[in-house]
Amino acid sequence: MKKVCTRYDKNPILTRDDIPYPAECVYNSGAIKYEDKYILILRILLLNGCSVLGLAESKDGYNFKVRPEPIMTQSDKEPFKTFENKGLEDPRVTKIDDDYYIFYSCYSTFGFRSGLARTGDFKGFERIAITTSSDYRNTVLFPEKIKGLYARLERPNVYPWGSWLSFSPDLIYWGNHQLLWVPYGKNIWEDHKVGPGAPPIKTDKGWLLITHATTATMDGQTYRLGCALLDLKEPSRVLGIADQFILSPREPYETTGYVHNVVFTCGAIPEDDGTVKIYYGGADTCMNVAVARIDELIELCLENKRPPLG
Ligand code: BMA
Repeated sequence: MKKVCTRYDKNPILTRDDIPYPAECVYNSGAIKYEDKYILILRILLLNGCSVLGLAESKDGYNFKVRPEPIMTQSDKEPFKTFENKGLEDPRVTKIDDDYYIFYSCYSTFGFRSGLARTGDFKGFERIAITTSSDYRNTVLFPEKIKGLYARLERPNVYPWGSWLSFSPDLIYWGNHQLLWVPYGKNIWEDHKVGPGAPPIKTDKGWLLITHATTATMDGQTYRLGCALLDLKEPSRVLGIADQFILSPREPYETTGYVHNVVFTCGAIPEDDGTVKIYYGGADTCMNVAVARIDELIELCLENKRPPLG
């Protein structure tokens, strides 16, 4: 067992007090570099209990300034209107060529579906489609096509609570769904749900994933972060899933809040020095960052791995 993540000592990096409009929580944010800036696509819980998407920018990846207005709120156009009537949640952003794609959870009376939006400049945001039926969420897009097709991972909100891979020619129609990994009985920290967290990061050893996993305790679900490595050319080949977690709720901003004992990521940014900044929500209340070395995460995936399908 190894400690690989170092929390930023000034966490949280964003709280409700940083939001320029009335908000209760800011958490589970997508992350990407754009031009010379770090961008967070924020999940912001408003005072009506519904989430909208906001945006924050930073020069150094730690000090963020939030835009005065949300960038995406509940749509008034169908089919989005019906399926976003309880809000937009957990955005994940991926760059492909010159476009930035945001998968987000559309939350409604009818459950969760995966919505997709696009931007070229982080000023205008265009909805493309709702790409799943119910009850899908935790959708991450690979940053390049694989064998000519777009590829994504997701963790539907139903049994077997595992991670699925699928492909698309146009980002709208998805097929060839394959189940890659499921919760595994031996590992108590991941015995209930396992899924993608941040979009895959390309490394020379494979696609590195920062994942989420939960365990059902007598006090509700505890959410932790783990990591996994998939083959670059055949991402359905799981090269390794780390047997241990890399981040677990421990600090007060992770153990206490809107939902206690939660660390949850929707975005991680690799740096030229071999580190990765993992942005994560704490207790569904605030935004934080931790740093890990990419080679250490890969090592964890390849040594001491656990079987993907139990
Ligand atoms: C998951 C998602 C996340 C949330 C987590 C803990 O199912 O809803 O947005 O952070 O639960 O509440």
